[in-house]
Amino acid sequence: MKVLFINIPKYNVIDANGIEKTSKSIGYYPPLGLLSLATYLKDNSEHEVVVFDTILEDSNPEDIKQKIVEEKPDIVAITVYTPCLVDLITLLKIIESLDKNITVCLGGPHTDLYTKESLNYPGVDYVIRGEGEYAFKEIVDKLSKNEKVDGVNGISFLNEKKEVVSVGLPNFIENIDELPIIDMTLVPFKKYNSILGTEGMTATIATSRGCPFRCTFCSAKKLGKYRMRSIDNVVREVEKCIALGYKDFFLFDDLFNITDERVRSFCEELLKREIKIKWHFRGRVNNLSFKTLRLAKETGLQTIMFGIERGTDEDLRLLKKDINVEQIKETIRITNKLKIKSGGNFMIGIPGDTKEKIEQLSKFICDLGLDYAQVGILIPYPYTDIYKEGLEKGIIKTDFWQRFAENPSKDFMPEVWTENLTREELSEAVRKIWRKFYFRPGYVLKSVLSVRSMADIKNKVRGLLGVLGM
Ligand code: B12
Ligand code: SF4
Repeated sequence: MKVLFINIPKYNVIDANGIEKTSKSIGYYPPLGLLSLATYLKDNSEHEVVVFDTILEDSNPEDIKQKIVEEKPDIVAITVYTPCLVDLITLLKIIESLDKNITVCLGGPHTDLYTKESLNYPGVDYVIRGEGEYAFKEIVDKLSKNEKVDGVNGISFLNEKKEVVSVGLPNFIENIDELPIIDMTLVPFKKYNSILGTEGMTATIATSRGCPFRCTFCSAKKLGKYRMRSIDNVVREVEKCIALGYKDFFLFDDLFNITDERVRSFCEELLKREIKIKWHFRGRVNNLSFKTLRLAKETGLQTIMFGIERGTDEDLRLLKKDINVEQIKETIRITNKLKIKSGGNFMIGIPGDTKEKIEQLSKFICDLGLDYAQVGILIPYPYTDIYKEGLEKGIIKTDFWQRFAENPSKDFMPEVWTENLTREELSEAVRKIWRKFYFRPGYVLKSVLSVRSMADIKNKVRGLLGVLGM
């Protein structure tokens, strides 16, 4: 059997202002879920595996058509995110128009949350819930032998009466070290890069799955218990990437520094194996000691992107961030002292937000000493506490994600938290903070002085164009 894994194009991704303008400014990151499924299938079967990343290839619908015609897959596998539904439907219609015999399998955060709705999209045969490596291989094996797949755990489909049949609970892989290390040669890996990268191409590695925290704006908690890969397993992936020519690494977990000890063990392993890389991670402002960060700097740590969100303890408590302002200030102070670059993600439009609070946040962001800041309007995602609260209080008028899941349409606009401020006021506030942050004289000078390579200059220019909305 030939399986074509397709990463959905990004023509019409929904953001807080409706359809987001495709931004090339943050870089290209590999579709880790699809690549993990494809690697597992390739390593454990004789099936033919092709991965097509339409975002990386900047493919238009004609290119997609051509690829499907060329590859003639028996099965197409797609990961679905709720904000990407309009493009999913475009893709499904292309597949359907070319060959109705192609078996279409969907998985990912959206289909886990909206299984029934997903089964009604054009030409969809199966939804596979949860982590699909084992279940999907079983399905492909069975289909290749013309056997029934309706007993595979985690599978959902429509029966003759168009009723949803779901077998068992979503799949969950307890020991994620069992999975093979992702094979980046399945995609044109040299093209992936990050705005943080200094060496042209950047390897993206996930060292864990799920999340142990409970932030009120995030649906990750609905999507699986937190599990870590062993440090040995992660460092083996680093070595595999080095063999492919990567020098720059981004550990892409929401929080790599789940404990200070985990970061230290990673660094010690790099030193032990004499691995010299540049690396970045996404993390939290707690669980990072000066000692560990100094060691990390020694092993090539360049940047940490922190999920900070807000600048008062009251707001942080409201968002259930489990961090406080003191920790934020202290950690940024340490990173600056060690000359490790730091970035912060922030959001406005949280419950109770006012012009004054946003003004205060803007000052907080500019005074922190960060190298990068990313500010956005909170989108209440489905199955998050904030979404539920908004619906209960009537601030969110309708279950708009449900409507969108049932009928994805281009003119869809997600509701945002407009208790005290309109969407336009929130958008203007975001632009104001960005401008204030990036055009501070001190910041511009610091950026110019800290340029590390040609790739770094290119990334800075890309980032700036992104900020300016170009
Ligand atoms: C890293 C990450 C990203 C990265 C990389 C995403 C990628 N393409 O791999 C980047 C920054 C690019 C990203 C972008 C977006 N992300 Co994101 N991201 C994450 C994060 C932190 C981890 C995801 C991850 O790597 N998981 C590990 C992999 C292995 O799991 P997986 O991809 O889910 O795949 C497994 C299963 O889902 C299943 N599966 C998936 N697809 C299929 C297909 C088949 C056929 C089968 C059988 C099984 C199957 O099997 C896979 C292997 O076990 C999560 C939060 C979290 N902690 O989970 C948010 C999260 C997934 N992202 C989210 C969103 C909304 C987005 C964006 C739409 C944001 C935006 N507006 O632009 C975009 C989507 C753009 C795109 N097309 O990629 C939401 C999804 C919510 C939802 N209801 O859909 C999450 C849950 C965070 C949140 N806000 O709640 N994201
Ligand atoms: S925002 Fe990050 S830390 Fe918070 S629950 Fe979601 S994935 Fe976890």
